[in-house]
Amino acid sequence: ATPSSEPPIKMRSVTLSNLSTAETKALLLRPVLNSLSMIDKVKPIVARVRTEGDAGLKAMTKQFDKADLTSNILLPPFATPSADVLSPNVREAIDAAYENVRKFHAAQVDGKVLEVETMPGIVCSRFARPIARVGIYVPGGTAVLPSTAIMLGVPAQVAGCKEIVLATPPRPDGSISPEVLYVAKLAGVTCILKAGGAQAVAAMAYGTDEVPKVDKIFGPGNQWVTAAKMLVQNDTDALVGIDMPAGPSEVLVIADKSANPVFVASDLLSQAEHGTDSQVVLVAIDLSDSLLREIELQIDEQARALPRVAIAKEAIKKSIIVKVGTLQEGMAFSNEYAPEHLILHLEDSKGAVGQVENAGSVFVGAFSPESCGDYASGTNHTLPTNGFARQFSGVNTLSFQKHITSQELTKEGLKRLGPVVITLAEREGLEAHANAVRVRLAAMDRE
Ligand code: HSO
Ligand code: ZN
Repeated sequence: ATPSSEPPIKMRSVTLSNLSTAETKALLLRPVLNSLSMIDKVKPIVARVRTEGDAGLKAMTKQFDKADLTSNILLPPFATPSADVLSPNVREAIDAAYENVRKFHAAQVDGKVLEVETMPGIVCSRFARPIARVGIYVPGGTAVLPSTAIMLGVPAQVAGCKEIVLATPPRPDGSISPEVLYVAKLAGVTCILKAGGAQAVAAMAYGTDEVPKVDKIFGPGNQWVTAAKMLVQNDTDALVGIDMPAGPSEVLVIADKSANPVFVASDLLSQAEHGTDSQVVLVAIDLSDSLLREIELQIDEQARALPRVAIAKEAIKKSIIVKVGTLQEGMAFSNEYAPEHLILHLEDSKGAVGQVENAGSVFVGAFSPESCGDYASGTNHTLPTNGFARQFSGVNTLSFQKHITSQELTKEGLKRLGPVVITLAEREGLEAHANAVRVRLAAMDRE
């Protein structure tokens, strides 16, 4: 099916057991994100928002987004987009996705008080509270990303955040996408900030006369957005948190001989079409040459039929098929790679879940394509990339809550624990700490 004149759209293949340690290590690397030089580039943008406030924001929106706005903010009540701009079909699909994501994220709300009596008379507890003000960044540009608005807006809503600022770059006519507007309405967004890039992040981090300052900023974005998030997170003036470091999107598919080559190729391509820097890995467990050839053929054929073939092609060219002998070897490689998305396409996919140590989100079995998690199954699609799945969780409801601990001691409790605290405080040379206990023990003695 491949026209003979054009080279096939093909992934590179390696056999894992033939590689040296250094070669294996190189396979695990993602393209380097030169974050430090990007941070230098966003500094003047962030500084301009701080010094010029809304006027600076407006000027940069005109410069970068070509939108001449009277105000960068839009406040509720938001109008429901009419059927000619938001078709009933799309609206129903958004409703269905919203509902699944809401169900899964509402179940994650930590509403319980954890209580432990560590010693008689000493009760320690932990309870959660919503982060009061959050900023969610929904990328714009040519792509419409209502799915990201759902993935960030819903957990903020179910966690009970009081202020939800949704930032998204406006179109040149000053409007935002009707899909994003509709999600903002569903998720109870309290302010839409029509701005993009580093300037939007800065406005939310520091606040302006019009834009509310937030406590934590969430969301994917280009390297400008990512660098701005990293910059403001490190500025104690801003006092703002971020969700996680973001890099190009990735998928790792582990397939054995039971795999359907059409499905495997379609999953790899669904990630490859995101961007030329997308990372796509196929871990092939003892696959026959004919099945591997069939997968390669499918990748080539399906890629050519895509509107975004140019993007997918670039990503596929940089991607790899890692051939391994056993499931164990494949799982070990995947755990080292720590993929954002892990697809298990195996005879016993469910059985392999127990061996997953590092991954953002797992797709179990032939009928669980990544697309479902990207849009509508209920799980979140804001996930750790670049190997950060080793230490980060994807965005979830707890990302929008924080935990507070507390302790309460009875007199008996303090009598029991007091000597321990006095000894340790004296050892640290902190007499005032010891005294805070001593004065109370003395008071009890006098009773
Ligand atoms: N795969 C992307 C999410 C996404 N896919 C949005 C489609 N729309 C990163 O997890
Ligand atoms: Zn996707």
